[in-house]
Amino acid sequence: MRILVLGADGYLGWPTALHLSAAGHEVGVLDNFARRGYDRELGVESLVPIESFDARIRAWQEVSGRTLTPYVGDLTDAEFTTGAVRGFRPDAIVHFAEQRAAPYSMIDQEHAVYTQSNNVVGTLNLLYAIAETDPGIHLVKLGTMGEYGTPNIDIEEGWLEVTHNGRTDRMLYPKKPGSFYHLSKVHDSHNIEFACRVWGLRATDLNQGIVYGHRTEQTAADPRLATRFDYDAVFGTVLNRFVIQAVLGRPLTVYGGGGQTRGMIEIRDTVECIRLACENPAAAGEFRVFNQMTESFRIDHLAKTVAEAYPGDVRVDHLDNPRVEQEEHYYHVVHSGLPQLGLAPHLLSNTLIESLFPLVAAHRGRVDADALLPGVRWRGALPQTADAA
Ligand code: NAD
Ligand code: USQ
Repeated sequence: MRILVLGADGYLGWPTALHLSAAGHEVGVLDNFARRGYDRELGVESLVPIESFDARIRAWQEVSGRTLTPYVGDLTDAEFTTGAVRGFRPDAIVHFAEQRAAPYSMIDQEHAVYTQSNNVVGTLNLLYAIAETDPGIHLVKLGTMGEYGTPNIDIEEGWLEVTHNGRTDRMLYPKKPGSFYHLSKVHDSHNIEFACRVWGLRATDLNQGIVYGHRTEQTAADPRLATRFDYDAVFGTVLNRFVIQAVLGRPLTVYGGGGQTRGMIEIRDTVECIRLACENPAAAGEFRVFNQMTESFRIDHLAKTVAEAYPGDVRVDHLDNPRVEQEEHYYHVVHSGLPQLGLAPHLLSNTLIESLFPLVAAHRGRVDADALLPGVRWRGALPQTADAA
């Protein structure tokens, strides 16, 4: 297949592009390097050094003999987006290219507006580009489990059969997201469902849980193929952060009570889910939703697991929660769609956690310890800076 990966310079887009290329697909890679810009803005960098986009693409060619076709530009530029889709003529488009940090979207009005316009406008331009070029192109869009929030009922895969006053309909599952970032994904889901229903496009919305881990078979093949690994309180995600904090001898930062429960997935399963979704497309007119997670964990349990796996002493601190979220709640998620397509999950193991410790130790000198503590607060709309306590 010809597959265009949007956001291919990011944490997940890069390993996914390599995984698809290694599976024999012709892969195009698109990015505007916004993510590298957020690092400069926040004064941090990936724990593991990463090559430039060009150097990575050359390294992959050297290692695998396979070519990636690059497109550099911004999805909010409609002309660029349509040009890339027309130029590459993909069978499938994998869309990772959004501002993806909840805390970044909550810094202030400017960051909230940027996040929603970048994400919603980029996706809308993409829908038009697909509809104009070839409505048969399968859109594989990264959504998030956080679109659902933590409702007190079971979370289904995207749709819910509702009976109201004696009548029944199949509705999009009601959403209760927890940040302006998570809201941008809800808005995208609605726009994509509309385009499937009205224009007959085909799409798979992957509501992905929190990703952990760093290596895939392809990125491990050469240090120049490494993907980014974020540790800071804005872009670092919880399990990756706990591992880094343990190695640095810093307390693990559980926000609030720690009973928050989240769906999680290992990076090797992320790339495999995308391959499965691409190779088994949605039908014309179908808006298909999968919950892309393999297990759920309480945050305090994750902290305990990392603390027990680390060979040295580890302290677990409960900080005042900078976010507004339920700290004890019901959480039961249906996630059978991807296993039905063939996903065989890598469940969280001490071996995986232990394999991250030497990686972190090798790059510990690159960590800015101040960036580990959360500064962005959800309460109130007054301006704040990312590093304000
Ligand atoms: P990332 O920030 O590392 O990568 C996103 C990439 O998209 C970056 O390289 C960025 O430069 C690019 N991009 C952003 N806006 C763009 C635009 N307008 N035009 C072109 N390129 C643009 O993020 P990630 O962790 O790889 O996540 C990828 C996707 O998966 C996101 O949509 C995210 O919401 C979703 N997701 C991530 C996680 C996770 O734990 N990392 C979990 C669930 C869902
Ligand atoms: N948390 C802590 N301590 C930390 C960091 C986080 O207790 O040091 C808690 C948070 O309060 C939250 C949970 O851990 O309850 C998850 O936080 P996170 O920063 O790991 O994840 P989140 O903000 O939800 O965002 C990440 C990705 C995002 C993706 C989302 C999947 O950045 O792109 O959409 O995970 S999900 O959570 O399913 O929505």
